[in-house]
Formats: sequence, structure tokens, C-alpha cells
Amino acid sequence: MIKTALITGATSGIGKACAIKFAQNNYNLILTGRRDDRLQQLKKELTKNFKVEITTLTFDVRNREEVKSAIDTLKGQTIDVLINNAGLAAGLDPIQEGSMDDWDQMIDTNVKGLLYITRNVAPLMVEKKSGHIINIGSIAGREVYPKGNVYCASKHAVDALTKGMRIDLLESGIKVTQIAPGAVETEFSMVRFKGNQQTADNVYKGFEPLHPEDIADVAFYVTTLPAHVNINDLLIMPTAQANGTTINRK
Ligand code: NDP
Ligand code: 8X3
Repeated sequence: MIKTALITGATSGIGKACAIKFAQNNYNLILTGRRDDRLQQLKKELTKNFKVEITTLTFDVRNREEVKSAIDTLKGQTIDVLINNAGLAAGLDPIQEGSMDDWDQMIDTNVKGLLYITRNVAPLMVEKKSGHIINIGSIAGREVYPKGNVYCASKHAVDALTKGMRIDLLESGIKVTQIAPGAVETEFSMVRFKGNQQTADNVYKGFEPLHPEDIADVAFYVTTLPAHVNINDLLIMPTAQANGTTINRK
């Protein structure tokens, strides 16, 4: 039977790499993001290269009405895998200087957006007594680094929510996995530094960061295990990164 994965934040980086990986492995896909042009382009590429059905849903995960109406269009469909990936860091400032707009954006996207999606998709899985939710956490959800304050807090929340979801969905047989990466070279730093290319490039200078495909490979792998096996949690780092702050730059 052909399976379906819903991937949030599929317009870029880890989400886009997951879309390609799951399409390569014959999954039908529901791809979401705010940038519709990118979703349409990705749909075109994937349907050209693979025999899969792609549904795109363009909405902002921070808007709970938009989330509900988008997921309501899927009623009746089975969602086998949900990848809660959409997220961002905005700014890198000490707490006493942080932008409250940045704080709202991170908390509304990384925490509340993930909750809104899950609240609408999990009941569809519960109904079928089957499904797998993969939350993209971060090393920032295990440690706190200087000026990481609110981003780190939002990813600590993802860590807690992953554990909570696993307990609440246990009796419905739904798997819940957290994948927590270290530095992955995506548009993440361009977004964090608001388009400052040089500052963004410096994040990945002098070492080989993870590639989004590395995370996609692992996200797919966790879905291939037998029904009785679940990977609860994976921390995946570049070999050159020991923890949140220690990177072996050459
Ligand atoms: P990208 O910036 O490349 O991708 C982020 C994705 O999230 C985009 O597709 C974007 O789509 C989507 N997104 C952001 N805000 C919203 C929103 N309000 N509504 C809907 N979609 C949204 O970054 P990454 O691929 O690196 O990030 C993916 C996840 O991985 C994030 O949760 C991030 O925190 C996490 N992560 C990243 C790491 C890294 O080093 N890169 C390390 C650890 C975790 P659009 O703009 O079209 O809406
Ligand atoms: C992204 C990785 O270390 O920049 O979650 O916070 S880090």
C-alpha cells in the first residue's frame, strides 16, 4: 500500500530534502509552507521524477484557522507520517536586548505552530490507530548557548512536547520520534540573520556542517523499522561539532 507523508516547511532545507527522500521511496506527499511558488516548483520536479501524488497546502503554521482549514481539506486521507519541521531562529541577541517580535515569531512558529499542526493531524492518526510523528528538534533543545535564549527555549519545548505526545498517543499505537540536529547548512542562518549573507556564511565556515539530506536520510530510516520498534530520540551532529558551542574549525 502506498503511504502518505505530510511535511511542514517543505519549501527549503530539511523539509525539502525530506520531501525528495520520501518521494524517492514512493510516498505520496502533502507539502506545506508559506511560499507557494516554491511548493509548486517542488511538486513539478517530484511528479516529473517519481510516480507519486503531491498535494500542496500553502499556509502559515502560526495561524490556527489557516492550519485547521488546510488540514480539513485532507479529511478521509490517511496520513502515515507527519514531519513537524517548519521552524526558525530569528536573531541572536542577549536576553536584555532581544526583539520581542523575534521572540513571538519563534514561539508562535516552533511551539504553537507545531502544536496546531499536531492537534489537527493526530486525531486522523488516532482514528486509524496508526501513524508516525517526527518532530524536528535541535541541539538547541538539549543545551543553551549564548544569545540562543528564546530559540533554545522553543526547541526545549519541542523536546518536552515530543515526550508528552508519545505518552498521550501510546494507546493509539502512534510512534513519536524526535530528530535533533546540530548545524545543518540550509536557509536557517540567512533567516536568523535576516538576509545577512556574510554572517550566515560564517556560521558554517571552516568545517563541514550536516547537509539537509543527512537529516532526511535519518527521518526516512526511522519510518522503516518494524511495527514494534520506535526510535524515540536522535541527536545528530556534524563530526566537527561536539556540542552546541564547540566546533573544530580549520
Ligand atoms: P530553512 O529556513 O531552510 O527551512 C525552514 C522551513 O520552515 C521553510 O520551508 C519555511 O517555509 C518553513 N516555515 C518557517 N516559518 C513558517 C511559518 N510561519 N509557516 C509555515 N512554514 C514556515 O531551515 P531548516 O531546514 O534548517 O529548518 C527546518 C527545521 O530544522 C526548523 O525547525 C529548525 O529549527 C530545525 N533545525 C535546523 C538546524 C540547522 O542548523 N539548520 C539544526 C537543528 C534544527 P516558508 O518560509 O515557505 O513558510
Ligand atoms: C539549529 C542549530 O545550534 O544554530 O537548531 O541552534 S543551532
